[in-house]
Amino acid sequence: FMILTLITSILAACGTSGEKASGGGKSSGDARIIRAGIGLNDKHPQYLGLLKFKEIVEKETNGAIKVETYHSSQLGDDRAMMEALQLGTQQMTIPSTAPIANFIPEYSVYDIPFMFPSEEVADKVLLESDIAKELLEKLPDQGMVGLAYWENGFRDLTNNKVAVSNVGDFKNLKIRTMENQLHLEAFKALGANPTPMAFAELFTAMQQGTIDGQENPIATIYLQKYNEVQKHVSLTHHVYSPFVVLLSKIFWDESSKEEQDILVKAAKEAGDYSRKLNREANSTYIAELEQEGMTVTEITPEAREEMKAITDPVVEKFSDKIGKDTIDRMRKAVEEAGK
Ligand code: TK8
Repeated sequence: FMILTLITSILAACGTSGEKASGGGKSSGDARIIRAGIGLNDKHPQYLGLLKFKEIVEKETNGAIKVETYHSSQLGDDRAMMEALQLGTQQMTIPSTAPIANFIPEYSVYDIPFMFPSEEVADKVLLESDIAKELLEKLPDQGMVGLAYWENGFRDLTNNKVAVSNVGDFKNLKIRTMENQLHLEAFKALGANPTPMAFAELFTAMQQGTIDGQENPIATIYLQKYNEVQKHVSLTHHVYSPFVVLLSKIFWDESSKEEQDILVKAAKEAGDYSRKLNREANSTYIAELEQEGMTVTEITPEAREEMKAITDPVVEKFSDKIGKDTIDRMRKAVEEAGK
């Protein structure tokens, strides 16, 4: 009897919390912890969305899951954080789709220049299409679970040399690209001199002049204060970058069905919130950048067509890697959404 009591009390004392600690979600009291890290700073709608996610999850699980939030690449860059999710040493991150392509090549379908014509079409495709959903379903094989798509947004070009308005202006510009082969090749084709680099190193590289420019959505350009180190912004809108809310599969598998449902629902709600903030502020940010002394250059539809024609062969070169079927289905979804 004594031995049984002893065993029972040992189990009671360390059983549940010990088990919970095993997935990397360290225990704190009774709660399981999601350590969530992002690349952008605490002003960005990505972080405000993450705070919303935290609020919903903690409330709906009655504190059984706690979310610790880290911004500004405090836990590492997109690639490092995804690797930490695979190992279970971190539970959540929200990268752009471009670095995900290093793990799952099909994700480069989102890197195809000028794939999405508008935010409305992007919403319909990302939130409703089968192909977008199937891309999320490829993540568990890589040790990650995709909870939802969020918005980074249409990418625009900044630099220190020239007010880029058409293809000829890219010549020899040292542009930082994301760590993504298709982006790199596309900028080469445009005549630029691109270098892939982690987001966390970007500001310093611009400040020190090791690169002339970069490309990111307006919210990033404004909120990360790129106007302090860049003179020109061109509204190229060359790629629409989605974010994907990623959870470590280890943490996911340790969650109950009810908790999993809460995590997905919270990611979707927080995504809607973040997307709305991102769009509301856009025109204000452009005006502010101009006020801070940047030149803002619109791109004509003709110039955009020319950029597309130059990058199309690059897409062709990547089509086996991405999968022709994936590209076709994405194009169809875009077409359908535009009707
Ligand atoms: C933030 C990145 C960033 C992306 C980039 O973690 O690297 O330029 O646009 O927002 O995912």
